[in-house]
Amino acid sequence: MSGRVGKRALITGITGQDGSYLTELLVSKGYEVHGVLRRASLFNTDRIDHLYHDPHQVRPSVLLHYGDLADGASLRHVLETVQPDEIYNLGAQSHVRVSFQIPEYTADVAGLGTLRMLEALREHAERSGRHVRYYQAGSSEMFGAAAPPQSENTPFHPRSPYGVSKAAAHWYSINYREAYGLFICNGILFNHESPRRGETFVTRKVTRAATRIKLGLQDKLYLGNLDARRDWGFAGDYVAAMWLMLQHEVPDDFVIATGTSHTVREFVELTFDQVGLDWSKYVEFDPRYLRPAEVDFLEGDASKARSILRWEPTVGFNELVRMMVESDLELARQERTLINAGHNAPERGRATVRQV
Ligand code: NAP
Ligand code: G4F
Repeated sequence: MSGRVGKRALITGITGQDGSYLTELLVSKGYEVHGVLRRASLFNTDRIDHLYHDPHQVRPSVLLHYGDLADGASLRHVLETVQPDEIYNLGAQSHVRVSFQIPEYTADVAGLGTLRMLEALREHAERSGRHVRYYQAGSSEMFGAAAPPQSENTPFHPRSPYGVSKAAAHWYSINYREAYGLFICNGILFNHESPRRGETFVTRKVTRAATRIKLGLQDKLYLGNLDARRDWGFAGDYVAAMWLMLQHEVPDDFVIATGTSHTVREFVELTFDQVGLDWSKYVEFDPRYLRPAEVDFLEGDASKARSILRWEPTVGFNELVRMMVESDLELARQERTLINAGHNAPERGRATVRQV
């Protein structure tokens, strides 16, 4: 490891939405950031390419290590190599609908994967005597059918294999904190979005579609349940909360949410309004996007984080939608320019048309 004086962080899920914002935040604070990268046949580092420098050319602040939450040996090896001050366990199969299709894999990565990471941490802490702080990426999906507003005191009633796996990860984390005295925090984060959100989550699916329809690249948008309510915040605000939890004197668990909620239909209406279209002419129902069990209403009470961590969201619902629409309009314009110049639509455009 380099002789850098700042802290060193290890992030699983560094290539995901939150991993990219958290990496930006930590680099801006002088951290050396190490990420666990899972092997893929195509490059999967788009979201962090702007932060990554060729290690042959400059002294890098972001370094990547192959590993997988399904492979405990790789996690132990990365931990021993990096010797981090802080670990952020963000890696997961994070799509709720998909977790009904691949439940065992979801449990293996989101549930057991957390246990593997915690075991690696326990062994490392015992062997080295080092004090490492650990953040676990928990989810409001754990509340599931519990009535809003949901807080740290609300009992879990998960409604998907993903939610159950995250609840297991949450309790594994508490168990390791109590049993071994490790500094472990559970964040219970409500939905958070951004221009970097995966294109199969509903918000990004909607902003991509509305902007592509506006530019004549797509005709229709197929959606499932428009009545579900979510408490949507901005991912950049939420990674700041992760960091604040690990700077607190004692390890604890915190709900992170805006405290306001909207239906999927309201998100759709506002998005289409922003591009000057009437959503009802373009949006159609497709039952394939329904879930075997739905989470109807999530709205968080983050008063504990507000008072203890002094955390506040800075981006409201309208601003979030505007930010995502602006970014996706630019993508659609680029796609349109390529098509006008006689090129095929780029691969990611075609993936959106498939509407996964
Ligand atoms: P995301 O964009 O789907 O990113 C997930 C990350 O996990 C990606 O880097 C992915 O790698 C990695 N990953 C998947 N399987 C893995 C495996 N087997 N081993 C190692 N890494 C693996 O998710 P996100 O929105 O950034 O969310 C970050 C975390 O917070 C997740 O645990 C999610 O469940 C949780 N969470 C998210 C929200 C939200 O609203 N965004 C709310 C509450 C909790 P690839 O890039 O290679 O796929
Ligand atoms: O955007 P979603 O897929 O997010 P969901 O299921 O709330 O999960 C996200 O937030 C969780 C936090 O609560 C995270 F833990 C999890 O990792 C993920 O980031 O769906 C939101 C709502 C659902 O009620 C869904 O039924 O939108 C509804 N919906 C309606 N039509 C759709 C669609 N969702 C998707 N993905 N695609 C649709 O066509």
